Amino acid sequence: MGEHPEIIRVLKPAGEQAFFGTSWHSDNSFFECPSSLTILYGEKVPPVGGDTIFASMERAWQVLSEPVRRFLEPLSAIHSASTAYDPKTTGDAKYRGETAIQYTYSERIYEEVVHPLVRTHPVTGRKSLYVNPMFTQQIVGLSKPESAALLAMLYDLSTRPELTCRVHWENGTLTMWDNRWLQHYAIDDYADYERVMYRVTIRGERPV
Ligand SMILES: O=C(O)CCC(=O)C(=O)O
Ligand SMILES: [Fe+2]
Repeated sequence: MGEHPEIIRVLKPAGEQAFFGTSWHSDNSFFECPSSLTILYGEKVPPVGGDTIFASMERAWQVLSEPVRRFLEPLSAIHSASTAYDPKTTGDAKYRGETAIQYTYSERIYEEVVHPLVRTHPVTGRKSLYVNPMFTQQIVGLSKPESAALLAMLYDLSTRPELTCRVHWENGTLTMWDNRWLQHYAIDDYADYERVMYRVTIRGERPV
């Protein structure tokens, strides 16, 4: 927003599919210091649909067996915005001002950062899995197929309904979440309706 560059207006017009945050992810995990918290305010939400689901990566870590935890603990993974934002594979409409949310293209989408697969929360001291299908590219030191298979298993286990909760928005709902131990998913099931949200992300620390 012009006057408030730290606020993003997330507009989904009526008659279009949603595309912002519409698969599992942890916000900005492709940064060296990813967002710790995200604050999202619903100004105009659809009468049905448009919920957001959250999965506890802390719980996902806790329910893994001891041998699997030992195997995962020393690993790290490459994160990048390239898969999600590459104009060659995701189209360039969003960079040409043709979409409701407009983006400025930067070569920085191809930058890569390595984060631990298991991170410790700086406040609670508790461990969480830290991978997400939107931005995690590959586990360091594994072959591509090994990495893909292991990540698929972790995504599968960590997004089981038992580990999730769901926010149903009303006009005026404000949700604040902690990206250091959660993934989230904006459900794209309200094509007929407009949805207007305001969003702020808070800079976090380097995951350890
Ligand atoms: O619109 C939503 O419900 C959430 C979208 C999202 O992923 C985000 O704001 O970080
Ligand atoms: Fe998000």
